[in-house]
Amino acid sequence: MEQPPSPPPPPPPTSPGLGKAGVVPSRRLGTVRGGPMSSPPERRARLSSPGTSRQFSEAREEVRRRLRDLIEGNRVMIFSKSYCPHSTRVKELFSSLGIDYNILELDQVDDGANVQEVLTEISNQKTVPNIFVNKVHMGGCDRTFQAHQNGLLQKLLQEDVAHDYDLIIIGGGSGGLSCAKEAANLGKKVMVLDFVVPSPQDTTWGLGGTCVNVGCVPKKLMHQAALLGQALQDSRKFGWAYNQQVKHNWEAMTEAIQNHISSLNWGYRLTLREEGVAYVNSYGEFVEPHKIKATSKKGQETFYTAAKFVIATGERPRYLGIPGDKEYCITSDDLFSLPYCPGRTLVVGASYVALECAGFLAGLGLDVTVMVRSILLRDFDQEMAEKVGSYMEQHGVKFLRKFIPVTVQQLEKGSPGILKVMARSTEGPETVEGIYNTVLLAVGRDSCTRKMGLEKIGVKINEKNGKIPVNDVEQTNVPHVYAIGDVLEGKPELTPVAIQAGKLLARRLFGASSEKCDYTNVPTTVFTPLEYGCCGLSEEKAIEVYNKENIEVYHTLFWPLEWTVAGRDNNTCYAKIICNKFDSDRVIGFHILGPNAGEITQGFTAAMKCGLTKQQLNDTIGIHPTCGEIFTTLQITKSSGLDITQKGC
Ligand code: FAD
Ligand code: NA7
Repeated sequence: MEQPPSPPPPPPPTSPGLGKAGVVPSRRLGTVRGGPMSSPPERRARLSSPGTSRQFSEAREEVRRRLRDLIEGNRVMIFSKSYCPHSTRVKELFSSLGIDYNILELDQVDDGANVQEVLTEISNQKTVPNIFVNKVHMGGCDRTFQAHQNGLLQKLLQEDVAHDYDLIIIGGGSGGLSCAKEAANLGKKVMVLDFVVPSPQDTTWGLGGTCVNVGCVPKKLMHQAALLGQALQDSRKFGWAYNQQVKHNWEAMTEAIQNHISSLNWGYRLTLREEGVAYVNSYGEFVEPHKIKATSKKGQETFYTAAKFVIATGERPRYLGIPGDKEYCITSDDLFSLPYCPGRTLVVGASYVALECAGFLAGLGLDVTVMVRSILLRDFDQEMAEKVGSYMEQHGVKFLRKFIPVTVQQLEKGSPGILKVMARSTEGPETVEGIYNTVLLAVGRDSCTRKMGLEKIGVKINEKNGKIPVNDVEQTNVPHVYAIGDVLEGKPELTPVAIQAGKLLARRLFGASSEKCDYTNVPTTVFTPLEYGCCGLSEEKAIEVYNKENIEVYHTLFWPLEWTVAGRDNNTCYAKIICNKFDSDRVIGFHILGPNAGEITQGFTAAMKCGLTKQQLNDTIGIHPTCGEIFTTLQITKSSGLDITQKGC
């Protein structure tokens, strides 16, 4: 007799079983809190005490959906009870066969009784263990042993082996490559498909995705080129004398940066080869749940199958949809390899990509205007954003606020040519006209999710923005399809985030790990001429979450020692922390405007991960003379209204 559904008194929890006997612990979904079957507290409450019949049926539907996910997402899925001897026999059978299995212990989930009822509806079986193999309902303990004896079990298990790969990753950028390498390291057969659709200006690039080719890497190097220009100016004050005229050569800079990028592209290819990952330079598109069509540059189509898929296709720059934008404007996809100096440039957009590009172009000596639709750096701390903007303005960048472009017209061809931009005010009928050599659009980025057959296999996207919603283990609504990186809904769009998510996903899918990607307290830096680093909440968000009276803001202006002799910008750099008064003055927001902001922010982020408090900052001895030391001596609260200007070192 197998275990009846009525629950006997719960015995103490047993120790976790092993999947592959003694080798790979199975992911015990029921016993692991936060696994696919666990739910946020409010949902659990609703499941156990449904308020209305509508809520009840919604809750039942949710359980049904989650059970279906488990059955479809796992090669062997055992619904069990931790104390049931029949369940133990079945687990031992799969372990002895060396087969990985997943378990949901119904006595160890809060809504176990509900789950068991829904499971009964699905399988027509009331008892546990209740076993599914490759989505087929196997039955209970006796039927599983029978199937083993008559060979049916082995046959069912083999159906899965028929795939070409254990994992196919679509997108060879930061997230995809990290996931591929980790999965291959764990002994899996992995393929990466990466294909760059040429930009409207026909720009393409090599393996590695946005960061290395048209993002973080060339951006930071061009920012460095601009900082060197500033250093040259400062150097005279430090006694350097030079007679030669100092000029910047765009072509020389771009060639050097592109050479570096080529070496990185080559390095990625080599690493994939060394790790045994198959790399195919083709565009991937789902044609069946486990089958993908790969189309090469020459239009050749090849089909591959896999047990699991990861979507890591990232984003591409958005266009405005106004006359002349695709014909005459460039985006960040084109800028870093532009074969000629862009000249007088209009940057459209005001988030970090726009301001960073405007910043380094101006730093290289170009005449730059930023057209801002509403605010600077949306979603960043607005006090910091305004300070970033005013520093740029003081250093020669022009801002055209509350305007949007309406048409872009080519007056003259050339490298660069001459463009006329008509723009209109967002606040009234006013229009302006401007003449530029280059118009750089940085008005947001669209997820690359709409032309890859996701609808054919039922992967849901947010129709508004193309983003893919996933659960806390980066699983889409189709259980064998996962997503990481910039395509994810509601997650930071940053390279280290994509890398971390990819690595941890591979470890969870193919290793013994259950560690999830922690998307909180992710630091970032805006590499504008005055760099802005931050971690945690903006002041606005902190007020929204905790209320103004519950937070304390400590802040100060400061003057980096390096800038004093150079006679530069006193009382421009700024440090601010936001503390939760009712949680030991814990630091919930960290913000710095100053040189090397990224380097400083990185260290303090580790401290914030450890629960940094204001007192711990006070107890920390600084390194003198540095900019980072300012955080160990912050005394003035914003609420005091005291003067924060600095008088000396
Ligand atoms: P990506 O790196 O974009 O990789 C996706 C890859 O998939 C691409 O190669 C794409 O061509 C390919 N692909 C798309 N569709 C298909 C398909 N159907 N088949 C095959 N291949 C496909 N982040 C930071 O952390 N720091 C920074 O300083 C920083 N600066 C940035 C500056 C700029 C100008 C930009 C644009 C971005 C910047 N980012 C920065 C963001 C960072 O680049 C992204 O967060 C990161 O690259 C996301 O990685 P991903 O793996 O999700 O996607
Ligand atoms: P974002 O962060 O989406 O910001 C887009 C910016 O462009 C923002 O300032 C917008 O202004 C502005 N925008 C959007 N549409 C228009 C139009 N039609 N006209 C004028 N201005 C417009 O995009 P980014 O490209 O800077 O960065 C996106 C990601 O890429 C980033 O997270 C990194 O991962 C890399 P708004 O504030 O909405 O008024």
